[in-house]
Amino acid sequence: MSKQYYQKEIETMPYEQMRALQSERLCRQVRHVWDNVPYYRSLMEEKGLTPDDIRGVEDLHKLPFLKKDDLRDQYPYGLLAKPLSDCVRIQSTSGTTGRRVVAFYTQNDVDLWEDCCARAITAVGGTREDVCQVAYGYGLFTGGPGLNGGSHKVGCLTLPMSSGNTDRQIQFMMDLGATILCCTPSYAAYIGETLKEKGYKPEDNKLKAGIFGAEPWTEEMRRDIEKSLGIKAYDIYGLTETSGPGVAFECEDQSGMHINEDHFLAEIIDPDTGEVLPEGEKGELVFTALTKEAFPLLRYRTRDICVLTRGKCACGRTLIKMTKPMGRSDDMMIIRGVNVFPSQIEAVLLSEGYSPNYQIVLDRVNNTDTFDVNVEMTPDRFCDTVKGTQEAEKKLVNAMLNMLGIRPNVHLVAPKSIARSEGKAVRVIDKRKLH
Ligand code: DLL
Repeated sequence: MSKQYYQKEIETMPYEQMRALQSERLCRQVRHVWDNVPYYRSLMEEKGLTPDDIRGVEDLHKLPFLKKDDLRDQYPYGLLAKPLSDCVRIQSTSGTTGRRVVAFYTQNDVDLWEDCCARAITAVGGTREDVCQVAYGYGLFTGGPGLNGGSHKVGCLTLPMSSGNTDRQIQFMMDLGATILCCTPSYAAYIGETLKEKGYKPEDNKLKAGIFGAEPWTEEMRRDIEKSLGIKAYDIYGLTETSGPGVAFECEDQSGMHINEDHFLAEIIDPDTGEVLPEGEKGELVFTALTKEAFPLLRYRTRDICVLTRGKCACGRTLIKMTKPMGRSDDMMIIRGVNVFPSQIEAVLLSEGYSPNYQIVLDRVNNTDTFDVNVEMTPDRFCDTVKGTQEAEKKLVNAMLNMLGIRPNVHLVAPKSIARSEGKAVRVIDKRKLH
């Protein structure tokens, strides 16, 4: 094991000691936010709180939640806790300007984030002898930059491939002998299929491990990928708001993801009432970033539903574990690794003069998401020629591609042909069976 990033004293720390560390960091962080983020200070004041009321982890439940809507309303600088001159980087979620989340990083934030990713790479057996192929997207998305930084810290030879261009991925993988692959699980599956089509067998590559995350995936998919690439496939979790990947990672035991809880304090709440639930119960995951300087979110509601469990793992780590996210408490979909809200589709339809009668159909064919949008024509937007319909569909495809960053198949359908619902409209039919 690479000594430096198996941070044994932290990763195997007894619970009481971890709690004391978290308490100390929490108090400092609450003070930092109170002093520098007027918006969060006013949320605390509304609850009659001052930093003196938070004396440790036991007082965490008193603090107000932050939601994605708060981040959107405060876009771009409202939650910034450091002068811009101290910030060196932004990353951002995919999505419309309205839904975009921009996260800021100081150099120290980047360092700690990369440390978390380095722990993840180390946990799957990565050392300076490895060749780490990073095929997550680079740019605003956190996947590429996060794993790239972690790979450097571990000392692997890093191949900063970004996603796409599968022929080139395979050429580098083979010619340079990549041993660790980092990408979304669906892209890993696709690379596996392409290798097979090209006549390679799993033993022809040098890969030993994959670090896959950013979207839901099943145990079946894990087995498929392991078989097609001849590797062990590990999960990794994170979100832009909490820096990116590396908030939690799987170890060789492949039995849930260890949360880097010296940096991210996790809670599970009832998504309807906000009540904190005991460990072991299923609910919404909430994170408090204990060490982030520029964008230090307190009690951020992730909307991911999962279960937390504590106990010594076979790997020796004591860090609390989270299950794979089992769903979301909002309507966000993750399609080909991109976060998409139905409201974004609706916004495109309205701006193009359609009514909001539409249905999104998701499926997974050969481990790749299919994304279809059925849209009702309106009397104003009625086409009765094939050519006219195709042109109108193309226009909508382009507008949606522009808004979302991924391309749907759009099908214009006859007015009133999408079933009306008496209660909540059924906007999304997800046949992917991901959970
Ligand atoms: O997906 C960060 C990331 C990059 C994680 C690379 C892992 C690897 P966002 O684009 O902000 O950030 O999306 C965050 O993706 O709230 C989850 O719903 C989902 N998600 C992330 N990792 C997993 C995973 C990145 N391992 C949202 N399993 C989160 C299931 C995941 N869902």
